[in-house]
This record gives sequence, structure tokens and C-alpha cells, in this order.
Amino acid sequence: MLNIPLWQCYLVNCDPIWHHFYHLVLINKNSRSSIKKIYLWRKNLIIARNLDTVVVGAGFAGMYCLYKQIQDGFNAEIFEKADDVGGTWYWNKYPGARCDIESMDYSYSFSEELQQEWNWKEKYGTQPEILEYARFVSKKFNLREKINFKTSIVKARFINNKWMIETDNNIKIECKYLVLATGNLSTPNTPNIEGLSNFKGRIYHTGAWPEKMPEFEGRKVGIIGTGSSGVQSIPVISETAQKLLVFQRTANFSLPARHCELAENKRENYKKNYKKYRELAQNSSFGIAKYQPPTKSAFDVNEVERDEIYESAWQEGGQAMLFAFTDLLTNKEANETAANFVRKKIREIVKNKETAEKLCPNDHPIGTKRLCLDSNYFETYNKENVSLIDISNNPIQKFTEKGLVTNNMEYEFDDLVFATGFDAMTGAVNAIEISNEENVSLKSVWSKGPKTYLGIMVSDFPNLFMITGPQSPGVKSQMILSIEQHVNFIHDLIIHKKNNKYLQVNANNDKQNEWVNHNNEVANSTLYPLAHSWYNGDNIVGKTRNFMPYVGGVANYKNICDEKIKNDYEGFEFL
Ligand code: FAD
Ligand code: N01
Repeated sequence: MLNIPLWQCYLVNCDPIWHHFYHLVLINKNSRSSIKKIYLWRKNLIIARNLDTVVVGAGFAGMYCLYKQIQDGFNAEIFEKADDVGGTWYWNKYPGARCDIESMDYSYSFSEELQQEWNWKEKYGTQPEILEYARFVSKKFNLREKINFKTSIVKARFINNKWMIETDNNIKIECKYLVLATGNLSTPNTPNIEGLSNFKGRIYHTGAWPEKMPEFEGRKVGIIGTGSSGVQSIPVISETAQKLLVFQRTANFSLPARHCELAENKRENYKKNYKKYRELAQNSSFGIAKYQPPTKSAFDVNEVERDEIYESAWQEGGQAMLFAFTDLLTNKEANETAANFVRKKIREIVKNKETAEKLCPNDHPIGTKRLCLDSNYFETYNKENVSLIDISNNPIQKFTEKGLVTNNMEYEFDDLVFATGFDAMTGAVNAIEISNEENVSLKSVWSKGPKTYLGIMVSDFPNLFMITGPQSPGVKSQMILSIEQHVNFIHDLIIHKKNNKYLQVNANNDKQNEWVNHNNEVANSTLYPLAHSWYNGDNIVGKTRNFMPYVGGVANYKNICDEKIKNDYEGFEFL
């Protein structure tokens, strides 16, 4: 079945003799029962469509983009690989998955009615709750009828002021605007290690978890990866697994989330004051209302005072510790004071001294990899059924029928979980064959690392937009806030182009270079580049090292964008 807005199309192969012919049955969705037309089509038929805007992806970015487009009368549709909305929250159904920015922040702000109508139940929303929220939004704003599910965009070529688009199910679309809402963390990375196909047990990836939760009761589970996904899932899997083997390549900093139910009075108070909280978030560095810029250096206080501040942040939970002092992400010595505090906590929590040492991160400043928040992560290593296997010096050599081999030792397990992250920020964009009028592919232009103007457009690829693309602050913020800001900017830019009857909008190449250089300068003035992380592509073998997110803060970024608009869309060229 194809889901074409307004029309539901069924391809029915009902002719036993002419089996290479199909009947195409079109049913009007509004009147439901009436069959509009019946055609006889050849197999492999190609359906041609014409739209103003194609939006790729039905996560929070795609849905808000579609909402704006519909509001302003554009003929827009989403094409989504999955069979439902939600993006991240559709794919990451692993045990323990939840957000680590408080739900009252991690939600849309564009509709006051929606803000007041939806009631978050927990401090940090669980994956099922956030997915339910995404579905609720899609229904409330009648978005679903404009979403083509189970349809991947595979190719896009810009010709004669139009994007010519192809899907994996033979739909060809001609449109004016192509918006990539494909997600920064939507292309799961499974390391290329010899022998995976030999493994006879069940295999899972946290980023593509099955709909039906697997039972781990009585089973021996091996998990690779101790980033945020591993840190969230390890304690939960350990509750039922008979044995859990954790393969850790690099120890990671994690702070207690101090998760709890959201008290009704707290929620209602927040709702009453939403305007104030959203403004505070917009004017902050990371888009989180309660984390306002600190004012003191870590060395403005003595050691005892400093540790009291860290202790209070540790007890409060969340990322508070990172916001304690001005210089934690710019000065190595200042950073080390916080890192030492966390290492001390790990040594206090984990009873086995050897395991505690293995869990103490030493290879990067705290906060320079995406900081993890956990519920009883380090405590989990005190359980008898959990073993930590340090593979920092002994990489996994191969998979076998029964498990894996590292340092010539075989570890056996029934189930294997990859918590090995994503080909972040560029993976989903590069998976689409995108080429411009000169038939130059975006992938080739980005072969030495992505270059964008404001994380929104790429020079020489007109009328193509990205939501929270590389060199935008998206992944370094409460992402829904950044998504809304980006979509608003892109939408206004499209309206400006349309009102002025321009055929194309393009990013100026010099301005793009300036923006990329500015990004690198800002990143190099911090400690971020010292870590090996997905922020700079280090997690993917063969990916060019390149620091991708803008770390100048969401408030600064928004001011820069607003300034560009004021200066007649400085850096954008119209034809
Ligand atoms: P996504 O949600 O990734 O949606 C992109 C969609 O595009 C997907 O549905 C995908 O199937 C689709 N798609 C991609 N390519 C194609 C194609 N070629 N054709 C068709 N469809 C395609 N951020 C926070 O701010 N706070 C958090 O606490 C937080 N927690 C997270 C927890 C996890 C486990 C993960 C993985 C990420 C988390 N993030 C968090 C980041 C999260 O990705 C964003 O907050 C947000 O959900 C991104 O929305 P999006 O619409 O941009 O992308
Ligand atoms: O992925 P990661 P993730 N052999 O890349 C290891 C968001 N998120 O899915 O550190 C052995 O962080 C790798 O080791 P190393 C959030 O933005 C948020 O956990 O590279 N190990 C690392 O330990 C986050 O940052 C939440 O040495 C290998 C792990 O796999 C982002 O998504 C929850 C390996 C990957 O860690 C990604 O998180 C989940 C190999 N060959 C995700 N290859 C929240 O709580 C990789 N690893 C909000």
C-alpha cells in the first residue's frame, strides 16, 4: 500500500494470467469508501509527483517543518523510512532509553495549546512517552496524512530550478525545496569486525531496536559500547540477564540523573511560567532554562568550596556540574578539578578497586564527549552478574559462533548488543545521492568534512536546506529548541524567496568558508577537540577528523542568524 495524501493507493495483483500487471486502486481518504478510479498498470510502475516541498524525515525536525509549510499553504509532504513518526524515539527502543534533558524543556514550544495540553509524567521522558508525544503532535496538527511512511529518499538531483527526487519504492517527485530533516544520530554504526555473520545468537543495535522488547531473562548478554546508550541500557539489562559482559574500549564520564516522577505542582508551575522558561532557554548556551552561564572561574574559590559546589551539583543531578564554573570547558586545569571529583565518586561507588580504576575516564576532559547521565550505572558493576571487560588495549579481534575474541581469549554469550553509536551528523545526508546542477555530489564536496553556511545550506546546492546540520549548535543544545529556531529561519527564507519571485536561494561560498572558519576557531578555543568522539568523526573508521557542531552557544547563534536576516539575508544569494 502507498500512502499518498488524500488518496490511499493499493496495488493489487489480481490477474492470474497477466500477473505482471497490477490494478491501482485509489481510495479517497476523506470519504473513505468511494473508489475513485481503477487503472491497470505495469509492475515496477513509477508514480510521478509534484510538490512545493519535500521534507525528509518525520522526527521532531521534519514534523515542525511540515507544520509550518502547511500553515503557509505550501504543498509539502514528508517522506519517512520508518512506519511511524518520532525519529530518534522510534528507532531507539532499547531498555532504559529516555532523554537526559528534563521533559519540561525537551518539548516543542511553538504551540501554547500543545504545551498546556500535554502532561509529562516523569522528570526525564521515557522513550515510549516521547514517542507517544510525537504521535500526539502528528495527530493534533493533522500531519500524518501528509507523511509517506516506509519510504526512503535515495536520490536527489537539482535541474532547472527543481529538485528531482527518487524514493526506494519508485516514486519520483519534482519539487522546489528539499529539506533534510534526516537527523544527526539516525545512522547506526556497527563496527566492521571480522566474523559477525558467524555469531549464532541474537544481535541488536540500540539505535535500531526491535518493536517487541527481547527477553534477557536467564540469558548471557554481551554489550559493546559505554556511551550514553550503553550507560542507559546496561543497568536495565543487568536486572534480568543471567550474566552481562560489558566490553569497554574507553571509560566515560557519567553523572547521576536523579530521575524521579514529575510532581504535578512542579509541572503546573512550569506550565504557568512557560514563556519565561522558554525565553531563559533561548538566551542560554545550551538551550536549557535552568543552566544559565556561570560567573566564577573554578579558581575563584578554594578547593573545599569547589568540592562543596561539585557535591551539591552531584546531589542535584543532571548536567549541573558542567555549569558550575566559567572555565570548565576551556581550561584543562579547571576541567581536571571536576574530572577528579567524578573519579573520586566512581571509586567510592564501585567496590572492586580494579573495576573502579577501569571505569575512571582518563583520556579526555570531562564534558568534551557528550556527557552521560545515568541511573545507577556505576552501581551496576557491584552486581555479581555483571563483568567489565577492558578492551582499551586489546581490541575485539573477531566474532565467533558463540561470542567474540579479544586478546586471544574467547568470551561466550547468547545475545550481542551493539551500543556503538552512529555515523553522526553526516551519515544520513551522505546516504542520499544528492547532486547539483553540475552533477557534483554533496558527498564528494564533503569528502574531507562537511562545510555549510550556518548549518543550514551548502554552497552550490540551491534550495536545499538542513535542519541542525553540521556547524550548527543543534547537537550541543536542547535539540527541539534548535530545531524550532532552524525551521523558523529556513521557512522565513523560503517565504522571502517566494515573495520576491526568485527561482533560487544559494549560500555564498566565501561566507560559507568564513562560517566554517569561525566554527573551527570557536571549537579550538575550547577543550572539545581533545576528545575522540562522534563530534569530530573519530568514532567512524576512515571518516575525516573534523569538529562538526557549533559550540558558540544557541543564544549567540540565534543572534548571528537574526543579524543575517536584518542585513537582507547576508550570505545568501538569490537568483
Ligand atoms: P531524528 O529524530 O533522527 O529523525 C530523522 C528521521 O529521518 C528518522 O525518522 C529517519 O528514519 C528519517 N530518515 C533519515 N534518512 C532518511 C531518508 N533518506 N529517507 C527517509 N527518511 C529518512 N537530544 C536532546 O536534546 N535531548 C536528549 O535528551 C536527547 N536524547 C537522545 C537520546 C537518544 C537515544 C538519541 C539517539 C538521541 C537523543 N537526542 C537528544 C538527540 C535527538 O536525536 C534529537 O533530540 C531529536 O530527536 C532529533 O530530531 P530530528 O527530527 O532532527 O532527527
Ligand atoms: O554512542 P557513542 P551512543 N569496539 O558514540 C564504543 C545521544 N544519546 O549511542 O568511546 C569497541 O556515544 C565507543 O567506544 P569509544 C547522545 O548525544 C543520548 O552511546 O569510541 N567499542 C563508545 O563507548 C550520545 O552522545 C542519550 O572508544 C566501540 C560506544 O561504542 C549519542 O546519542 C542516550 C567500537 C559508542 O558511544 C550517541 O550515543 C543515548 C568498537 N569497534 C544516546 N565502536 C541520552 O541519554 C564503538 N565503540 C539523552
